[in-house]
Amino acid sequence: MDLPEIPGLSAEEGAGGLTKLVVDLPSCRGELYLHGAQVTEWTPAGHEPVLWLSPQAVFAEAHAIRGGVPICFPWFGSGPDGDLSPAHGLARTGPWVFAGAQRHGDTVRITLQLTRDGVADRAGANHWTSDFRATYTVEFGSSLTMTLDVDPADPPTQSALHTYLRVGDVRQVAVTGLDHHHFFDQLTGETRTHHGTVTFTGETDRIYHHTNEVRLSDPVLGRQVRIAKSGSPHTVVWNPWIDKARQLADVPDDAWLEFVCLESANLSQTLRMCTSISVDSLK
Ligand code: TA6
Repeated sequence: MDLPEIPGLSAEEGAGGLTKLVVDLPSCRGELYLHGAQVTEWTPAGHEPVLWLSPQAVFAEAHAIRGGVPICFPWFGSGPDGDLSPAHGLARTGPWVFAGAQRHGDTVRITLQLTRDGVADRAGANHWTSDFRATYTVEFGSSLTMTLDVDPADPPTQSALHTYLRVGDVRQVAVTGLDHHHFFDQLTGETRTHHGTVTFTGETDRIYHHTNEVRLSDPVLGRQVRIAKSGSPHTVVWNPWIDKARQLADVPDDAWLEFVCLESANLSQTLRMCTSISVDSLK
């Protein structure tokens, strides 16, 4: 692919023969696959990798890569009425097109685009007949900022940046920022109010009505991960725990211990959603 000459940015053949863009800067190292426009690595200088990527991830056109930051679009899950497939829409298995890159100091910004024509042959595309254009901008640096812009669409679109955060031991982490927020429990179908921090003692799958920052404290890795966002009225919290992990072919049986998904989502309709991840050492 034609890539502008930018120090610290290269295009390589990645897993499964898929093209990946590699960012190697003093501030961080990162990887972004054109397939699904999926960030698969972000490692800021002085820290261990922040994103979890399954060692059993399948890198192939028809598959979503398990881990990193999958893009759920133009629907989330099975859609607002529960009748759409594949799960989480067409974007994360779509052929995104490189639309530009720039370097600003110790940050590289990459832009990719996807239109409905690009996924017209994909299973499930017949579920979504209206045109769409999605523009995704990823800024790799001492923080990781991902912005998804979508053209107005009818019917309204849903979207989520389904971030897999790497943790030392999910049983020891705590998520703050969701106190007093209502959430829909996807496991029970109930809507409840959360009080206090979020800790993990079993399968957890919740959609919080929440627009602010969340923080993940990880005593094992000795760090706090901050996730700020805009244009996102929902935060999804997910860990499969033991049984669900066993059911996922691209997740090792014991990997439930290693990640938490904290997802910036919009399950209503916003046209621009942004999330920014940064890390502070607790040591
Ligand atoms: O974001 C949480 C969730 O919707 C869970 O219900 C679980 O299905 C997870 O996404 C993973 O979905 P996937 O289709 O990637 O296996």
